[in-house]
Amino acid sequence: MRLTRYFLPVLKENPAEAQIVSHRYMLRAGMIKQQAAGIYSWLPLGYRVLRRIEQIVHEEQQKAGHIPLLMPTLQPADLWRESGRYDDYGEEMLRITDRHKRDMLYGPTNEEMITDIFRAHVESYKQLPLTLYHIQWKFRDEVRPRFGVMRGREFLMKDGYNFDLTYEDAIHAYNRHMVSYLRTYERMGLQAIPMRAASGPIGGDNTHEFLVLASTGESEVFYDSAITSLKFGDRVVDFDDRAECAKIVEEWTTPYARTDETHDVALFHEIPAERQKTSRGIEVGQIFYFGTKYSEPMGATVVTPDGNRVPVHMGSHGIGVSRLLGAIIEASHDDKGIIWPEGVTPFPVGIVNLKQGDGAADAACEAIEKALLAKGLEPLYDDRDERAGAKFATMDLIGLPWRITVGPRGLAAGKVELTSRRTGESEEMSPEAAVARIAEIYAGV
Ligand code: P5A
Repeated sequence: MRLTRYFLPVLKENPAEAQIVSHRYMLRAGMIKQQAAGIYSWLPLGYRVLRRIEQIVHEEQQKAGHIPLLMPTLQPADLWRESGRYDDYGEEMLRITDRHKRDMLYGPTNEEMITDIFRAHVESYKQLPLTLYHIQWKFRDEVRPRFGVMRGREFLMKDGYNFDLTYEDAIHAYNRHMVSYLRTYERMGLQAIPMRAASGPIGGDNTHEFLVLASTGESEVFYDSAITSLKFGDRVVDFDDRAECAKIVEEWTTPYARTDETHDVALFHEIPAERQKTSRGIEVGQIFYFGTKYSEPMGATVVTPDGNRVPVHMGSHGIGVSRLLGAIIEASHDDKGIIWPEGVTPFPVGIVNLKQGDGAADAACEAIEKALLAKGLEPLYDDRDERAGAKFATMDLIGLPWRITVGPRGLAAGKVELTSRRTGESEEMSPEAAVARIAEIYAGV
């Protein structure tokens, strides 16, 4: 992508309304634009990152055997009357009346609708286990939308729903989700710690939140520092292997880690004092097991091997897709701007031409761009007629993890410069070597 042809409305000034760094940088880097309180347009750069995050979520969900579908944003109120949540949900629910005076709502979550799909099409235990998920916009009329995409009113969520015959089967589904989430967040460069939490309006008493530690987080958390040294890494998991999934869950849930809602002071003090940590955290996901809370009132049953009809055991599992952009920036930035982890960066590398209009520099940039494209890596080429300082400032702000700097002086010696956004370290090498290095870095991402 050539910057002169792109749409990157970068702001020079710090927007006054942004109280935390991720919100400030998302506005300054031209990633989002507020349209109403807690409602945002996703400008091209922000949209690219959102799509990357969605793609990682899809890949990891499908590895776990979960099946994508797509449900609508608007839902009939009657479904929620069946579960009893239409009245319970309160003012966070955006209620809408259509021209025929039918009560509708903008979905804050989809337990009722997925249960309705299930009961219409599934009859027998033989069709289980089943986990369906989608990535769809939600609306919650938060009292205090704030911090940009962190606490929006309209926000993008991955929400998955498992249907199982028995409690044990449903717990395996819960474990499968926990395991797949650990890998999902790690691919985004995040450490998200599963913590025992409270279930709120979703229900059930078996639930974990995934928290990214950050001083700007909205939740207060208590944990054993031993948990922060756990890494999921590139383990290959057989998601049908119950024992294997349960063992990984045990590894992550044995060290103490709880939000303030479930914090147990006495238990916490059993940890060696130097490992007792208190911090704030950003909730980037939550998983629930709630048994037959929806299947029973809504009649989502299956015929068992001995011919009885029983309500299915269910759980639901959410990832805050749009919130993740904010969480990643909170966890990865400096005073010049964002530092994207390779897994989610909008462009793998930026090309900075120090002397636009110089025949050799222009030709070298174009050749690098072409070579990268041929390897399936789309660079962002800053081909503006601007000072080097302004070009560097833009690259630093938008946070591409790598930059190739091309100028007439270096080219005379056959060299360009490859710079890491994270460390600031630069290395001179031939243009071909720079392209090869970038390809090597992204081969493992
Ligand atoms: C699980 C999936 C649920 O709604 N039903 C379907 C369950 N869980 S949840 O914890 O309430 O939400 C899941 C994740 O969505 C993100 N989230 C938000 N992101 C931005 N703005 C909001 N206002 C907002 N509310 C929830 C969180 O990451 C949460 O973990």
